[in-house]
Amino acid sequence: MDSLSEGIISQLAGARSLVVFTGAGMSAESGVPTFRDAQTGLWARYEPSDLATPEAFARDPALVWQWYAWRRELVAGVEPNAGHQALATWQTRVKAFTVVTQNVDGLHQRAGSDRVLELHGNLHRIICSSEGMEVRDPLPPVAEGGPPRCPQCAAPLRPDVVWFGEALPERAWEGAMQAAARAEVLLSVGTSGLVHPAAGIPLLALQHGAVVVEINPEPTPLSHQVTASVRGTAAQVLPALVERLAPR
Ligand code: BV8
Repeated sequence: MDSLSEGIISQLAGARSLVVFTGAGMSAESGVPTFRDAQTGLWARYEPSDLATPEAFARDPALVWQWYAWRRELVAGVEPNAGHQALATWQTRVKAFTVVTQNVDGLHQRAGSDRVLELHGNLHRIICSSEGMEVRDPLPPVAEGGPPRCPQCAAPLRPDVVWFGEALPERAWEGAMQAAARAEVLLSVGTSGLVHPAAGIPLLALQHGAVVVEINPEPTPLSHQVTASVRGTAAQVLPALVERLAPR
């Protein structure tokens, strides 16, 4: 964090509108594998981008349903990390504080962040693949290992996430663009910045004159474009930053 100049620190401290844009690296220290990490166990032989598509679901609904069931179970067994908690604390001190996340694990909300825009949905929400409405627990029984069927129209149920080739949810996307355009400061945390159009959010803030700070143990395509790039992890840098910015 010492790569942040005093000037940037004071701009962070004085920001009245702040956006934190997060990717899978935000949840890595909670024990949720990132997309770049090799998948573990049974799923090691699959590429996420081969499973997170409407074509994969049409071809093998049971496989895709079970992959998301495995991920739901994995996320249910982990806790938000110190990075998620630091953002929940920070939001109490900033007038307009928005988390824009690509993650579908719901860990920001579990940590207490209450303005979270989920650009790629949430794997805990289950919807009808035909009508799109949410189907709450208890879900109907799973027929022969495949996804349960919609109680209204009998179409297969699916997770309420955005697959490759699908449009982002309009309200979340519009809200994210608006927040980024108005942000005085944007933090980009734990994202490789490879998936579009989400990856455009930090650049939009930059184009509108925001201070953009990246937090990532590795360089990314964004690193040379941002105001400052901090080589570190979410659970280490964010708590230290919130502590540093705490009102004296
Ligand atoms: C769409 C939900 C059109 C599902 C996900 C323009 C240019 C190029 C390509 C495209 C383009 N426009 C569209 C495309 C195609 C495609 C795309 O971007 N492809 C890529 C692969 C090239 N985009 C789409 O298909 C999008 N849809 O554009 O539709 C349209 C319009 C109208 C009407 C119809 C259609 C939809 C994309 C959404 C896909 N769904 N997730 C699920 O989760 O199962 S994407 C998923 O992968 C994540 O949500 C996330 O977005 C992405 C993974 O990226 P990251 O989060 O960055 O994670 P990653 O593992 O890559 O990196 C982790 C980072 O963390 C690393 O940098 C690492 O160093 C760092 N790290 C590790 N540990 C830590 C850490 N950082 C901090 N602390 C640590 N401890």
